[in-house]
Amino acid sequence: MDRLTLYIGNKNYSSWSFRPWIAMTGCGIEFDEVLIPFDFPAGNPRFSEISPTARVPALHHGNIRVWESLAIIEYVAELFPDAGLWPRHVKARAEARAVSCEMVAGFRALRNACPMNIRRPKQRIELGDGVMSDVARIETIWRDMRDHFGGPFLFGAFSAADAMFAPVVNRFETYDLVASADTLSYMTAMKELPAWQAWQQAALAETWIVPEDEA
Ligand SMILES: N[C@@H](CCC(=O)N[C@@H](CS)C(=O)NCC(=O)O)C(=O)O
Repeated sequence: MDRLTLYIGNKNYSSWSFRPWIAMTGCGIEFDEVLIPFDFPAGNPRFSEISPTARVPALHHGNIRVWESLAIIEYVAELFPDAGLWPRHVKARAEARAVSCEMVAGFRALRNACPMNIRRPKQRIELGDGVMSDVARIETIWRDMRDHFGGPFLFGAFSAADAMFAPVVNRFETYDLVASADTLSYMTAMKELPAWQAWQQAALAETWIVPEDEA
C-alpha cells in the first residue's frame, strides 16, 4: 500500500491538524507527517500546493488527496477498519459521528475566543455568554457519553470522537474554563495518552509565534 502523508500546521496552534494526527497516532496507524508552518499575514503559499482549500490538514495517499479533518479520519477508517477509529457498536458509532459533526459545525464562539495554544500558560480571559454555552454543551456531551459507554474515553476506548475534541481539552485547560470533576477526569485521560504527550512535546519545542492566535 502507498504510504500515507499527513500535512499539518504548527503543532502549537493547528487545532484542525491535531485531530487526524492524534486519531491516527492513537489508533496505531503509521503515516509520514509534513509540517508546513503558518506564515502570517501572507498565508503560506505551500498550503495551496497540498490542498484545494489551502488549509491544513491534508492527507495524500498515492494519487488520492483528502482535505477536511473529519473526511481524513473517515478515509483512514475505511483503509484500516480494524484500527478502532470508530466504535464497533452501531449506536455508539452513530453517536460518535454525531458529536464529531457537532464539533466541526459548531462551537464557534469557543473556537474564535480561545485558540488552541499549547505553549500558553494557564490564564483566564474575559469571555462572553456564547463561549460559556459552548462549554456547557461540550461538558454535557462528555458526561453523557462517558456515563453511557463507561469511559475513560467518550465511547469507552479512545476513538476518532475523542480526537475531534482533543483541541478543546487544551482550550479548557489553557483558559481555565472548567472545574467539574468528571470533565477534569476526561481531560486527564486524554492528556495521559502517549500520542497527546508526543504532540505536546513537539508543540512546546516550536518557536513560531502567530499573533492572531495569542488571545
Ligand atoms: N474545516 C477544516 C478547517 C481547516 C483549517 O481551518 N485549518 C487552518 C489551520 S488549523 C488553516 O489551514 N489555516 C490556513 C491559514 O491560516 O493560512 C478542517 O476540518 O480541516
